[in-house]
Amino acid sequence: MKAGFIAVVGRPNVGKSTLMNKIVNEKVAIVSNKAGTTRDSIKGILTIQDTQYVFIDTPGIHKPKHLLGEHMTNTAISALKEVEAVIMVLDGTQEISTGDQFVFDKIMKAPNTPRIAIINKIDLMKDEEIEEKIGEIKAKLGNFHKIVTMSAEYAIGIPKLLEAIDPFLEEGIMYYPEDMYTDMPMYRMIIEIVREKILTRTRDEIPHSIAVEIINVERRENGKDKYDINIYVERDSQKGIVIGKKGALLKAVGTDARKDIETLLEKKIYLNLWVKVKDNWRKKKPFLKEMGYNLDEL
Ligand SMILES: Nc1nc2c(ncn2[C@@H]2O[C@H](COP(=O)(O)OP(=O)(O)OP(=O)(O)O)[C@@H](O)[C@H]2O)c(=O)[nH]1
Ligand SMILES: [Mg+2]
Repeated sequence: MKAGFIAVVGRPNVGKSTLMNKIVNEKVAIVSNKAGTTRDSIKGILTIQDTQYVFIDTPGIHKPKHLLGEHMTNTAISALKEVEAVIMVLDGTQEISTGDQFVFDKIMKAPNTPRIAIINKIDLMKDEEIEEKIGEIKAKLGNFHKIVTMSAEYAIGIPKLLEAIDPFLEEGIMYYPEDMYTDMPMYRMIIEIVREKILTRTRDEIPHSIAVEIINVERRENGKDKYDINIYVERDSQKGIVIGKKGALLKAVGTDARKDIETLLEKKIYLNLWVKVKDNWRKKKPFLKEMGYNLDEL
């Protein structure tokens, strides 16, 4: 029996959540093409025979512009403490930037924790570009115990990655039951599903301006429970966009979200979505706390 915690960090949008979902083969974390999708750390657990990997997916580390961003970056940095290994995910199609160097510097605050670099999105790269990227990592960032090339999207390279982690796990331990794939509570998963569906259908500032809250669950005798969920935006103008022409966007979000929630709960539900304005909520501590974003992480 051996097990360990593995932090998954990197810049926004490099594919951290996609990677974790593909490894544990479950939809644990939401994914979108918008930077800043993940806002909290999320565990994804994989148990194969006598080995348990506990991955901690984290928000993309970036320069924060408001309290929520600060919470996100702090959350990611604090996940680096007390883990058996750190995985730094890089988007292979992009230049290594000061953003990546910033992430690497944070990792180096715990210099004794084993480090693995992942060059992700190799499905979009030529072989020679992959070779070049390996050299670029060594030159621009620094030393890793291993560099693994992968396509998280197409689940390419997962056995190689697990093999790279194995030597760092601790003997004699198992943290979670073997059939458990996350410790995220159900209500949180429901909130995240709604947020993902909005992220997918909106752009610019909207994805960042959304917060979601379950306000009421009504048990129904026919077994089809009713969920009332608030979607918060930051300005009046955003409310109109999220509702859409004749309510079309909100309706589509509702249909998408309901299907996923029904799959998760393994039963039919009624889903009512309401859009509310909370001026500049991302900068307001009490509201952030109410939404479950813990601001005292560091
Ligand atoms: N082509 C390709 N796209 C990928 C791959 N992995 C992830 N993506 C895409 O990259 C985008 C970002 O993926 P996420 O998994 O949400 O990225 P993240 O690093 O968790 O992003 P944040 O939570 O915002 O920090 C999505 O559109 C994914 O579909 C890959 O291997 N190949
Ligand atoms: Mg993510």
